[in-house]
Amino acid sequence: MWFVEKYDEKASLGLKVKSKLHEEQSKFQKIEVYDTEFFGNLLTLDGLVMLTEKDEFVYHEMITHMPLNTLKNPERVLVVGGGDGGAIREILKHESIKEAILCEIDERVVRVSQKYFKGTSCELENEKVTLAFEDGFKFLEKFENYFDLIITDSSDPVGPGVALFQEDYYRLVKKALKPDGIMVSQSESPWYYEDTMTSMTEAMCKVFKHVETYTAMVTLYPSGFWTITAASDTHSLHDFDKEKAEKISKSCKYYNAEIHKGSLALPNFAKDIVRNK
Ligand code: SPD
Repeated sequence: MWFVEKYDEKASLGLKVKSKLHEEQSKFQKIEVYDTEFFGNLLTLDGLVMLTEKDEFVYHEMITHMPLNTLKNPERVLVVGGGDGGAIREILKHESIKEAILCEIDERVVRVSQKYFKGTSCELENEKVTLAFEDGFKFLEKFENYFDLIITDSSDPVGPGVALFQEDYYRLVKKALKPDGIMVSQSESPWYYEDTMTSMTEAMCKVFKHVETYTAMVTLYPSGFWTITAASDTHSLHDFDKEKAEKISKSCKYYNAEIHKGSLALPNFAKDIVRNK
């Protein structure tokens, strides 16, 4: 038995599967969990790979530690999406964190992750964490000048997810951030989502002074060449705290101070796509 994710009829990814552990249609999407031969449990939403137990550390370490080691003393973080809890687990490795809010529209993603991805969701019940099962847009409207960091850990820009890749959303994020805060968003692959990457970075540039795209090698996302984009009025990810990065990297499997620097280097074809050279 194989799980196959098709990339718009252009290419596909196949994973050998032992069995399907879970399938449901929530109010928002189809949630499935497979037990794979090589990657441990696999979570898919509407047929798209979100994470496997074996490789999830790459994405979750990179979407959190890059901005957190750039901020001086981050205390309040919001994750929009990310119901599996991987980003929250990494955020809580930082001692300065006082409050981490997870705003996930689909409570079922959290509950399914708590059952089948215990190593990923392990910090969701930490006392510093608040779970809000709400639409990210509406949730953000309640905040002004509050967060040090806002992470958009969304699924791909299809259906309701499209709104999280647009200028109106970035304006709301900016209002909810402190003036010296940072936002990061997963920003897809330059091989398969060229137009999305161009339009989202253009929109971010209208709202923030600094916009920087960096890479993370996520084996099971389309092409394996994945990107995350950071935006801020005051911070560049190049100016990070090397000591803090080295300290946190002791508990990481991908992130370290060299990766922090190196991941900010883009090949020319990707620079052309994001146009924020
Ligand atoms: N093509 C998959 C993109 C998914 C990015 N978010 C995944 C959620 C993991 N926390």
